[in-house]
Amino acid sequence: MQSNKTHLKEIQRRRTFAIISHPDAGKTTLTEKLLLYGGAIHLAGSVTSRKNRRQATSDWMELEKQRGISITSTVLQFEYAEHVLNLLDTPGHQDFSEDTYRTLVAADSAIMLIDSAKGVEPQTRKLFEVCRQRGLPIFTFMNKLDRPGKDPFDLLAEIEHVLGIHAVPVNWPIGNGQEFKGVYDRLGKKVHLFSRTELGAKKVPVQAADLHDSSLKKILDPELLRKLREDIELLDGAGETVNQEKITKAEITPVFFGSASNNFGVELFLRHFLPMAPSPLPRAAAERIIQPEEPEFRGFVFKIQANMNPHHRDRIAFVRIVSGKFERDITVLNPRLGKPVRLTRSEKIFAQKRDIVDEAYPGDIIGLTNPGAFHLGDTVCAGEPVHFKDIPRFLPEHFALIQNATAERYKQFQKGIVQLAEEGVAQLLRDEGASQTQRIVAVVGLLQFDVIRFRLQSEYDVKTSIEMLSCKHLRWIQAPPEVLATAYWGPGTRKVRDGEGNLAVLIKDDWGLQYMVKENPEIKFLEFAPSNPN
Ligand SMILES: Nc1nc2c(ncn2[C@@H]2O[C@H](COP(=O)(O)OP(=O)(O)OP(=O)(O)O)[C@@H](O)[C@H]2O)c(=O)[nH]1
Ligand SMILES: [Mg+2]
Repeated sequence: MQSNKTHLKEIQRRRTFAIISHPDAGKTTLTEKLLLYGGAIHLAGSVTSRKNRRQATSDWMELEKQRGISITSTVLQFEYAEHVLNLLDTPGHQDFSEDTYRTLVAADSAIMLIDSAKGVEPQTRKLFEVCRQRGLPIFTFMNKLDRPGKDPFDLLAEIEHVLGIHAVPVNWPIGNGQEFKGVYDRLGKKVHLFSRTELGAKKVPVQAADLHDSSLKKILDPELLRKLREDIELLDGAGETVNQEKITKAEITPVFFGSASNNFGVELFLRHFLPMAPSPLPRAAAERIIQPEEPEFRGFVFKIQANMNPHHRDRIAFVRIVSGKFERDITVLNPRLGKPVRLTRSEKIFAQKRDIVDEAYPGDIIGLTNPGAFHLGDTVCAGEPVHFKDIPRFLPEHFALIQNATAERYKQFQKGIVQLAEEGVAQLLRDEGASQTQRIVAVVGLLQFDVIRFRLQSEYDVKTSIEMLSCKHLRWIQAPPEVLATAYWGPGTRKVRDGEGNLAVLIKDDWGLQYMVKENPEIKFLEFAPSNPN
């Protein structure tokens, strides 16, 4: 066993964080630029890539590339300035937010992006609330300063009013839109002036100067300079200081201004973020709190993804390490199965690329490819068994019949739909009386239907047709057989079975649900499957 000192050092140099916001604020673009400055890539790609431009690393899925939006969260590990960063780029669209919420469980802090022209948008507000409930420190990056946007003081006030957290600027913008010249770093007390490079694919040259340096007069418009000095005086005078304890307790959010697509303010952000963000934090298991410094390896599965790489058509279980040290070939327990599993195929993840991982530490996210051995929410542990029970689950709200369109692809259809359901983006149900070629698919967000059908076609070569069902609620049913035999099911309901054979019912509307509950006092109507009572 390695010395405690080395273990501690490895923990302390890690940062595991998620990037969150309303769609289109620039999360994937910022991710790409953080990779560029972290040296993980040498030429940054773009979300809306045209013919001869690189695609953004973290939008690797075919549908993401086609639509220029993120659909699933992406894990990227890279090093910068002696730190190991585990970055989680999440999708902003609410129809994919299940995945975002689960991913947040793996993070120790969050970077909240705000489009400076739009301010705090609805989905950002929801995600902020989730972070706040989890007590995650939140860092704000005001993006798209290269476009005309709101006044920076107004943006700070909006954060305070809408989100209810005190916003403290770490850097301050110099102009905006065409006039955006750079930022003043309030901690380093330097003006950083940027030059625009073509398409932001490479690092940008930065010129630094003191606020009262006389050379600034030659570079900056006198009005802009006067305003900057006045603003800084105002902020300093108001005692706006960045207090580390308050950041850690999520009582304040440090605010950074910049433009991800132009690489303005990205490196400055990274440099300040690393010492301010927490290293891997303890996690609560059902039994007790697990500290990262504990020697036994433990972690939990927060995400499953199939077919990430066309050369490896397999499923990866993403594990966030909570304690101990991971070593290749380690044997762990999966307490859900009560069986030991040898982790022979474990990988370091960089978007869709992967490398064998020999060792990993708390905060790291590793991919396990043991087929079928892990479900979403599973714990993997050495030492005494514990159960991490944090992975949130959601009630599906939309239901559709998805049918295989070509009989000879039936097997692939079955396989595909089961594997996609394992990712947790949908639940599969079977109408007790219906044919084998039909599956009822239940999802939280409507857009998931498009994603599932597209992926069945592109990853399994299966064409499907879809028919929406007018149902609103799904409930699992528990009752003695004699009660079930005489139960009154009411109009517009459909009896179904889930993948494990549990009986459930699809109910048309709120009224129908109330009616069934009232008419059947001896039946338990459960929101989650009885065999999976996380
Ligand atoms: N003008 C300007 N555009 C930007 C900037 N950063 C990102 N964009 C553009 O904003 C659009 C959305 O960027 P993404 O990075 O895909 O946004 P996202 O937050 O990852 O979106 P979802 O993952 O779909 O929620 C793209 O067209 C980007 O090129 C910026 O600093 N300035
Ligand atoms: Mg994105």
